[in-house]
Amino acid sequence: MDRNMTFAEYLVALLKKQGVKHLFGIPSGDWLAYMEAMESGGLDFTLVANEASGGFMATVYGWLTGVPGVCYGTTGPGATNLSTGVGSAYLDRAPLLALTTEPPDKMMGRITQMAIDHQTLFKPLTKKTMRLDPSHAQEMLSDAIKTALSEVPGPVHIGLPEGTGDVVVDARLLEKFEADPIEECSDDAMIAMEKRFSASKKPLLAIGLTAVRLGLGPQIVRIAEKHKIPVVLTPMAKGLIDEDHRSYAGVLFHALSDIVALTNKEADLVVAIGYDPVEFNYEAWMPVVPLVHIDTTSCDIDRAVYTDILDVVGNPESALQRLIDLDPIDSKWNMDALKERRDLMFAKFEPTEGVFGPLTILKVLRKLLPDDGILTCDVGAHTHLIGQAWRTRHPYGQLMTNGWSSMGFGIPAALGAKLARPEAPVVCITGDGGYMMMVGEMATAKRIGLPIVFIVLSDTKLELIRLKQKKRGKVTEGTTLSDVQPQAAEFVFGVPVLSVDSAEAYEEALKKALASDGPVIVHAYIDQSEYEPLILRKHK
Ligand SMILES: Cc1ncc(C[n+]2csc(CCOP(=O)(O)OP(=O)(O)O)c2C)c(N)n1
Ligand SMILES: [Mg+2]
Repeated sequence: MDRNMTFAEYLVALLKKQGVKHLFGIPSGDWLAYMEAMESGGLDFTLVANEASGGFMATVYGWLTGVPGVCYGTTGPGATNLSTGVGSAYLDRAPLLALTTEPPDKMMGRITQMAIDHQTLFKPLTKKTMRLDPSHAQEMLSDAIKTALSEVPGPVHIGLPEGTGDVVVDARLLEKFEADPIEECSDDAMIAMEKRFSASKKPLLAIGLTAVRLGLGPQIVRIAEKHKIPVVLTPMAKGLIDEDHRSYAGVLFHALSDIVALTNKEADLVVAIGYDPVEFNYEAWMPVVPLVHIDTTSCDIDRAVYTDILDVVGNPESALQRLIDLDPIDSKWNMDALKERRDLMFAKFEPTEGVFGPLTILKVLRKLLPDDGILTCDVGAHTHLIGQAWRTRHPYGQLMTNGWSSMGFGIPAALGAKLARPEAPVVCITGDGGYMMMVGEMATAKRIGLPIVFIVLSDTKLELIRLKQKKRGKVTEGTTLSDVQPQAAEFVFGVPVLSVDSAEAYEEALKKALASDGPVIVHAYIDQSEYEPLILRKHK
């Protein structure tokens, strides 16, 4: 019996072996065995206010550490709450294990309080879903962890039948599991890639979130520099190349995308590196020119319209090295004109005289947040602005959910980031709508004592949707959160609130908040008029 332990103890030991330090969720009666095992085994159980946040925290934790994020929800409503966060791991590509309690075998298929079919619930939200059989615990868990980590990473759901935590299991396999290796790209594909690239006069590099995950930034910058060609990024690839770099041409999809489109239009070839269309389909922005798609999976595109597609599938490293090794191409890009275009774009992000709006929020924050800082944001009009206007100093320096795009992401993302990178200053910008969804996590931040600055953009509106209403010119109801600016409380679940309505007060509050050793909310009463001329522009 010396290698036997309860399943709960085994699970904790195995997760610790993978490097997991936190497990996010809300407990239930059946989870108590696991909590005891976590306490005695030295794994932190982070209680959250809503299981959805637990999923978001685990997603961000997975991105930043490369270790699977782990979250838990109980039967039925715990699992459905959790599913919102699990969706982020799925469409924002994070390794994650989602644990839920399921009824015991003899109650499966019977009418039971709280119980629904979790396997069906999680099927469209995960790479794999399984109901744990404790007699096969080792194989099942190793399969779950490897699946979550391997390309394309994502969530795996493990349903834990009630009572499983106390079952004694044979616990031999206590090793660290790795992702499956990524295959090399085929030589034929790489030769074809070299030919197209060398023949092109105006290739455009389009970079997506896979490139961040695989750490391809340095090679991409070398290719751009050597061949003197521009680079566009998806929002989640921000930070891969400096916004002041000679080759930087902007972010697709977000504010002033019409200016970025001027560059896209000139391209005679698009070389997409780690471009995951989950953020923005190719068709939405790409001119009809040949495409070389270098990624771990093949290209998803309308092949009836885009007929000249070269898939270079596998580990992008060697393909990128080949592009670096080529002789410089005969680039016809006018890099000075690109710089002018870039300068013109950033000039439009200067705050409007006499207006305390989102542009001031970003400008002052960029001045005060150190370069190693991490900014998380939520989903809304502010996201579209941040996507283009924010200068990101390093990969994962700006965290957003542009694949799943769920409101409520920003606040838990900041908690997940701070737990994963305790040494980095972390700031969250959220709209007031997203804040309402996740305000309960202020209690979590306070309890753990996480020094995070939460900037709430109080514009009393679901502004992104209101602007879409305005464009269509019909319905105007249903996007007003409050008829007047609501008066902020002094504390929210013990977290101090600094309310501000001017640039000067904001700067002072932000300095104070960044110096605090605990969480602080900066509640900014903003004028949202700056968004309209900048966001929801044409992409082509
Ligand atoms: C869970 C969820 N519900 C609804 C939406 C649709 N949606 C996208 S942005 C948005 C408005 C967000 O408002 P707010 O948080 O105040 O941010 P703002 O647009 O004002 O900056 C809505 C409703 C969504 N993306 N996610
Ligand atoms: Mg709002």
